[in-house]
Amino acid sequence: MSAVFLHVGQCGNQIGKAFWKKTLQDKAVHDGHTFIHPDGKQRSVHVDSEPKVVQKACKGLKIRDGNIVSGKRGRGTNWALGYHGLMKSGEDHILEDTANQVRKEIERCDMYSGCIMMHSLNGGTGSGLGSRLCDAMREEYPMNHLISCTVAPCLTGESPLQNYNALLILSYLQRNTDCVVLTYNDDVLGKLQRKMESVSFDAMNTSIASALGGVFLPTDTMTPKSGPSIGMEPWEMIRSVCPLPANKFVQVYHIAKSKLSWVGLQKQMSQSIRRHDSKGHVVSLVSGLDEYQFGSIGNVVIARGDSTETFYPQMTQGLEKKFCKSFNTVSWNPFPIDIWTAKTNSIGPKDTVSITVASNSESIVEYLETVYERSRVKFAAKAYLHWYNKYGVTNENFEEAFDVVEDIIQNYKSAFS
Ligand SMILES: Nc1nc2c(ncn2[C@@H]2O[C@H](COP(=O)(O)OP(=O)(O)OP(=O)(O)O)[C@@H](O)[C@H]2O)c(=O)[nH]1
Ligand SMILES: [Mg+2]
Repeated sequence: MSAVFLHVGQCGNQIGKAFWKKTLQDKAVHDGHTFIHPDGKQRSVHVDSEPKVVQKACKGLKIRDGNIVSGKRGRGTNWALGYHGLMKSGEDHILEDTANQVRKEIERCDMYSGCIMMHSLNGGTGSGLGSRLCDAMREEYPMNHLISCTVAPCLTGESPLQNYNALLILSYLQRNTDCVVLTYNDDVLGKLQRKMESVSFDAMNTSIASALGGVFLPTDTMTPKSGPSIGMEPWEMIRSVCPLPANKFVQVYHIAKSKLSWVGLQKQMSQSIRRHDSKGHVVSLVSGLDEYQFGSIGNVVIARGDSTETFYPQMTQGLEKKFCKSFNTVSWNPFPIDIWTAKTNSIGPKDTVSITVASNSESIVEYLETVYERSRVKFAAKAYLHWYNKYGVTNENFEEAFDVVEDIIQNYKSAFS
């Protein structure tokens, strides 16, 4: 059940580097050959429109020759330029070259299950080319899974085009993927700023990679008793947390500590969950709890470092109820929490145990509304539209994206009403 990873743009490749560093150290990954070939090479393709960034991010990784694709120049944080390309002679063909390398990588799989794409919502390459690659993957491999692991920019001050870029790619992700694992740079930054004075992208990427590894790397629960890992984790995650195809946005929480009980870890995690909107407004009341907070549709709780196999018994003896309360699970899903365990914690740091939770939560609505409303205001004023029109995006394309994002918001609201 092999996966192929696709890293797009600077952010997708830099997070990819941190993710693969952890993955390459995981013995079960090597034994199972689902993310890594028997010859030790990664099942991954790396693309960026600028050669320098991707070359640097791929240093030290085990990437097959030809699987690093680069263009001649960046896409200027413009979705249109990333999606439609340079549209003139001297075009760098990164779309065709990437699709070709992905096809070859898929052909090397005994049994191809799906693709995991990492990229940003804001970069011209990550969002624009990322959208185009989603189209291509859905068209070429309609029966296989497609997961996007994407990063939302800080809400203030990154780029004047960031809400347009996010609006456009979110509409493509909704149409073409099975699941979108969305990480907010603001949240990662906030969490790390509580621990260190200055926060680098490297530190942020290690934190994001730990969370993604916590979900995707092999667990004992998903490994057959009689053999190595068959790499079911990403696809089982979709089944568990996205029971409704229209609601596919997932947030991952991860915590690792050395001297803390499972109950202690759960308590710390519950303090870090996005429960209310940023203004502290009452959001919804699900399942009769006495506290107003965001609700969740489906969750997977993964415990690593469970060497004495105590996690599952503790879950059945009351810990699961605490998770249900923290994540405010909807009453209509009879199995809102799945539990996976692994005896070792390969994600690290050394001698720690960890809990990771992938949660499909109503909290996405606030971000989507922000992107929608800020884009609407700019669109009404025709601000920056010429940058998109110039590279092949019409006003009708924007209206379509507004419609899709509005539908996502409505679908989430109705899942909780
Ligand atoms: N967490 C994290 N975010 C990043 C990183 N690099 C860039 N970003 C975010 O990604 C967005 C910019 O996207 P990039 O990935 O740099 O852009 P790109 O896909 O290379 O596209 P162009 O450079 O416009 O062609 C910004 O919102 C940054 O905050 C990174 O290493 N880690
Ligand atoms: Mg770039």
